[in-house]
Amino acid sequence: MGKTLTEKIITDHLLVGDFKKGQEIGIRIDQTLTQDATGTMAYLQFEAIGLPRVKTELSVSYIDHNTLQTGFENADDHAFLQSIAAKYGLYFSRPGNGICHQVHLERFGQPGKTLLGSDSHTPTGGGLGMLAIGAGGLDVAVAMAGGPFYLTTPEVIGVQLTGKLNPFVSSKDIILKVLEILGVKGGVGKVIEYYGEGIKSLTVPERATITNMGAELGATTSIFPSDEVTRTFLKAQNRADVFKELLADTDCKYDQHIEINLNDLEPLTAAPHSPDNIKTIASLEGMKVNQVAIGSCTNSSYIDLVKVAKILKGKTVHPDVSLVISPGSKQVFKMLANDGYLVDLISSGARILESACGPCIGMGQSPSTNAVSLRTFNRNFFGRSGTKDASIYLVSPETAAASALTGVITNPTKLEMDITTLMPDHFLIDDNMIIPPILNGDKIKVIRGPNIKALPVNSPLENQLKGEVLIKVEDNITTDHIMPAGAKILPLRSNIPEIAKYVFTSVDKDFSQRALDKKGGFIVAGHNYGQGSSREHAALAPMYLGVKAVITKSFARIHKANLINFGLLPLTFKNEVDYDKIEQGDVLILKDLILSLKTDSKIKLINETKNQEYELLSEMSNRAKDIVLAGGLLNYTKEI
Ligand code: MIC
Ligand code: SF4
Repeated sequence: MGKTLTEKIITDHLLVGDFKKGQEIGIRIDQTLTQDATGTMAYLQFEAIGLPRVKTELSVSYIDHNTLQTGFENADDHAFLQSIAAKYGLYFSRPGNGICHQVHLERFGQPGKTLLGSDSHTPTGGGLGMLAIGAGGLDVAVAMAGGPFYLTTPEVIGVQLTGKLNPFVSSKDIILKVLEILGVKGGVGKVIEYYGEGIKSLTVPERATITNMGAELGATTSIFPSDEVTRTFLKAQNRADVFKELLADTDCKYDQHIEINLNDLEPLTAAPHSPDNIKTIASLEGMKVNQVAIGSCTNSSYIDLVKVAKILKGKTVHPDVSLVISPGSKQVFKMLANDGYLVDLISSGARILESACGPCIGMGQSPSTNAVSLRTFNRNFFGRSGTKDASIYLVSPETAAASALTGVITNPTKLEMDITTLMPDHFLIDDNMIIPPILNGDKIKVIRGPNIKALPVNSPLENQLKGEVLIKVEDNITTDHIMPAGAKILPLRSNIPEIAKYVFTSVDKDFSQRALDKKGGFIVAGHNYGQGSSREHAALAPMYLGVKAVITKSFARIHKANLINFGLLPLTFKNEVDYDKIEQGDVLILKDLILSLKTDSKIKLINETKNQEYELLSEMSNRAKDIVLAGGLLNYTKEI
């Protein structure tokens, strides 16, 4: 039987185990990327490992998230990261050079290579035929040190695209359709592989929009083949030399199969507050809009923004709408200027922001009270925009631009104009904002501002854990609920004691103090706990507050790995009904943990308050269990 693309790349990089569904494997990582909001932790951890230089083929440190400098903290972190890059042999992408995923696609991504990034949208690289996976900073640190990246051999979902998109329907609408079909946990433990006639009409940045938002399916990653379209893109980036054809075998068998006819698609949106709450734009037409934000690693490529400029040209943004646009990279920004499109954007009244994540992570541009905000981004989680009562709708650039002009949700397919935009034959190449690695960084002194605090470490797991249920939360809790971002909290990413004060603030503002007062305890949650970002702060900060175990119906992949990496026990209910029996404040006891974990037996949970007993499962590999027993990956690594 033939092989899927996923199987081909994984077997090519296999260091530990066999490609057998459900089994843990370790793969070699060729490239890594970090961004500034997760990078400081990743490099503190890399320093703790103690190597003189990264061992990957290529590692890049990007500055793109924490770019509002309302105090010294973010600028200090940037200086730390720059000095780390010089010391340990990394490329450094300076602030202003763009969003990590967009820049990586343009300048570094290579078909057939593995990429591990401390950001959940690393699968953007799948648009180029890379196996690109998001992970916590510690996993990225280990990969930079040359260690394998461990994952569960995924199932592979084949998504066959047929037909061709109609004008004003875009790749964003394709991924929104996939989200409608699979939902936010439909991709957990799976890789989504795209193929079929329909992919031939999608350029690499359009493919990257789709693989980027595969993160919202909970997927391990998403990938397109590397074909003539890929070759054309790489050639236009002056990088034809790294092209390599990579296709799935025609007789390969997918574990699940989905077919989407592109001719049938219409403009879609993800309505508040979940990326899988899909509605047609047609059904919402006429709804008043207060803000439109165009950008993010999902939709800020040159083609995206040229289409926006063509729609806005010669017109003015509606008086009741604030339109903000952030070009994805300096390359995109410069080409928009060079080709005259920037003038059209500026003339329309769009507020142009720097090439960075910006409003996507709540770094400014929070909408007004009760606002409706249309965003070309990938996440509309509750509170993420910085305005709790705002309603965020995720849309394509075409829908966003059309609606910015009318002030109401507008179906772009009704526009009578031609915005066909072809991929440029040559992108403007200028890597002057990327500092390449130096040969020997021994003499470089790492710059450490006062906001950069030492990494807290956990202690080995105790045989018995007793404590209160500090909080009980429902299904699909995101890392934005657990460890909020935004302009106020993000500058504390390298200061765990400070950032820990904000754990769960959007859900329960007393959580942090309660956890400290009770000297720790347990978190109880529903399905898909920890979906969304890769931020390990969502594990590290609860750990700092004394949380020892998280008991759920199920976990999101990256968050579960982060809990394990920091020695927090991730447990699931054997019988989901037991979730209903537990309340916040109940005193729980977990007994004989060491033996139970070592012998793989079920774990007994005693609810002292209710005088009940439940059965829990520890669904982890033996290696993961040993890591938790040791109190986290750094302790475990020292032990072996
Ligand atoms: C996000 O989109 O949520 C982020 C901010 O990029 C995160 C990383 C972080 O929290 O720093 C992600 O996607 O992993
Ligand atoms: Fe940045 Fe938003 Fe992309 Fe995260 S999703 S990397 S915050 S642009």
